[in-house]
Amino acid sequence: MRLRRLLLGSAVAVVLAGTLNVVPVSAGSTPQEPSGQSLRALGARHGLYIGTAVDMAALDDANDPQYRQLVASQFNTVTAENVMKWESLEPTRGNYNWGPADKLVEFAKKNNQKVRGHVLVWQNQLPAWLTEGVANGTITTAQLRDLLRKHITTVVKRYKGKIWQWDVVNEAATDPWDSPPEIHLKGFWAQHLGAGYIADAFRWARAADPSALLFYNDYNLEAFGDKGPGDKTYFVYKMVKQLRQSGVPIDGVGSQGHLGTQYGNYDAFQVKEALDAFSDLGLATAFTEVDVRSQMTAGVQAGDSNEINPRLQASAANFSVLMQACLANRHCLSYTVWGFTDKHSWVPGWFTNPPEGLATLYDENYQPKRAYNSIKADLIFSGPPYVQPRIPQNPKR
Ligand code: 9MR
Repeated sequence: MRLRRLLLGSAVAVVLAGTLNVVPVSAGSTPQEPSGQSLRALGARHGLYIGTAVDMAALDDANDPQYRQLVASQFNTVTAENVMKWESLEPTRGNYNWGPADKLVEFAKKNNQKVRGHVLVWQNQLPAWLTEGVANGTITTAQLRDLLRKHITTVVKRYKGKIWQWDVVNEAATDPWDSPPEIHLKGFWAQHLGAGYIADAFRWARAADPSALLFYNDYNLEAFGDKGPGDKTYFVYKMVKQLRQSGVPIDGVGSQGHLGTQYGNYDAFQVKEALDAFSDLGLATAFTEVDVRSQMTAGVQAGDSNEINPRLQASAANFSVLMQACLANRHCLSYTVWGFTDKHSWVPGWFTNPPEGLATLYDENYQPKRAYNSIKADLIFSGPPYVQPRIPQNPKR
């Protein structure tokens, strides 16, 4: 009797396997080895896109073929690290330099990748003709607003239908260490156009490409604090809630995810709570610029494993916390790292006193680090009931 039931069971399994075109896994045997698969293939199991920022100089460098090969093989969404910023696209007034950005969009198409557009409105990397014109009064406030509308319209129309998610407004909010410490809007655009530029930017972007998902993007949004006046995540939460209530066409919040191993940081439950709060407003979420830097002490630089190992482990743990939280929020559409190799990372050039580095998934020789295997394991060893497929986001009208 027992034998008969077993035989029947395997007959059913064979029939099922035939219909579904899968090999049945019987108890005791192991499924296909997953650790050899790419991040993009493993993300696809969850409908989650895995991305990287792309340095176009590295992508073009014939002497650095591994860079190009890994962008193509490990990732299925790409972000321009710099070439879609205003200073790159319109270095002199009225003269556009589309070449490098076009190249990335073509590369993505060829490699079956989606593109995150970065960035339409930001106070950094603006062309000098614009900031100087405003400073010396040759560009009036009315003209500035018009120039912003024209910039957004021109760029979004050029890539219409080719951009999955646009970072429409980037880093508009202060940090608690700024003065005054109550979080408020900061920078060139708020200063010259007032808070209304944010809603305007989303409306202009939507008009130019109704099919792109429109994101607000910022750092230090990983978790709520005390929800008081110095809590940046809570400030952004209230801001995007207000935008949604006013009918502004915003579709998502990008949490950049720039972390450092010297800080306390968060656990996956805290990060999931923040993502859930945003998605409860009807917004998609994404990690858009993940990296986890460490201080490069004299010991680290001298190769002292006592100092290097804890940093690599803490880095891996932080990459993993963000990945687990993203997997657990069904509206978290993509997990993008801000460069994937220490050979090409903004961190060492930016943080020099004290020096910082070791921020990415691969070392300078393209060897995967512990962090790479940690997020890979997260993608492999997760599934129902706590991790379910992504829920696609449609652009809001
Ligand atoms: O990685 C970018 C670096 O190459 C640039 O020099 C820098 C200039 O501001 O911008 C870096 O990218 C930033 C991104 O556009 C927005 N979030 C913070 C990123 C790291 O600074």
